[in-house]
Amino acid sequence: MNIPFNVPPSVAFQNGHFTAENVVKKVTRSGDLVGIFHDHAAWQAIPAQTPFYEVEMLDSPQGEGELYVGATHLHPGRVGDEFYMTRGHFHHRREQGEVYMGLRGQGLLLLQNERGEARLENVSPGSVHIIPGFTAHRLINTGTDILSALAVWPTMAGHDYAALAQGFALRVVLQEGKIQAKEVQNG
Ligand code: PAN
Ligand code: ZN
Repeated sequence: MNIPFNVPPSVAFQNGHFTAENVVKKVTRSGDLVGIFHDHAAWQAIPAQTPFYEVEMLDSPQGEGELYVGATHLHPGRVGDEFYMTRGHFHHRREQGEVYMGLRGQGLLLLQNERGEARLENVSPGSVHIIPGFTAHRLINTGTDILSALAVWPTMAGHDYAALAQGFALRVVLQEGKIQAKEVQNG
């Protein structure tokens, strides 16, 4: 009997794009990111249709124990002095964790627990990030290239954006020519 060697999907290390039959893509634009950046006037000056990030996802079966695989491609840039970033979220099922891996570009992963304590990890090609359960997460592009990161998470995890309506406790800005993390007052 000839047992076939099946060809799985693949991700290109250079740019994080998938080669697969069923790739779903979602673009998040400036206009979708209401209230995310601290300089409201600078955000309003950017056309609402400007793409900030794209997420590519493999088509996954749904259910307990199943996993999504996705890649986020976050454009470089700043809104005022603040670097482009993803909206950021807790998982709806708080106990569900996630793994990120840097593929392209340079940036930061902002992590924040339910007590509001925040920390940052450097993201670069090959970096591996274990996002524990009960931890909100956001990517920040501090470089000049697109920041691409692979992510694997349970399909049942879901996204809870509303829990972060008050924002994260840290903002990452370019001030005096330096990348700096600032604590948010009344965050
Ligand atoms: C990622 C994120 C992706 C976009 O796939 O969903 O980076 O960020 P926002 O969902 O915060 O807009 C992930 O963490 N999934 O769980
Ligand atoms: Zn997530």
